[in-house]
Amino acid sequence: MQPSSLRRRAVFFLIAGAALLPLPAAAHAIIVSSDPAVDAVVRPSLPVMLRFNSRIDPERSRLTLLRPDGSSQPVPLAPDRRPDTLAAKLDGLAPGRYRLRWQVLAIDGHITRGDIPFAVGE
Ligand SMILES: [Cu+2]
Repeated sequence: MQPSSLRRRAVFFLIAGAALLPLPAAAHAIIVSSDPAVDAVVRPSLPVMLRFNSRIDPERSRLTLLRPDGSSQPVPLAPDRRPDTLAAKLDGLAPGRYRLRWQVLAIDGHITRGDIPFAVGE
């Protein structure tokens, strides 16, 4: 084998090896499942269950409900939960379009946030 070919192979395996290492960024909390689902039409009372790909810090994670009239309210988190889950309960919602805004602190120290739009049916 030519030395240059050997060098190319070594470089290839280095890159392939690096690709297998978990990157720190992979620990960002990303939603893997949500109840309500995006754009779901739900009843006036519903359980909320947002699951992430990593453990999250409940002390520095929060849920906010954005109402159809543009107002917002914090949603109290259920204390009894899995380490990768935010759980809550919404009650007595009037019909209309809502957004559930989540913000979580993952174990890698990074905060991620997002919105889940949903509607309460007539
Ligand atoms: Cu991160």
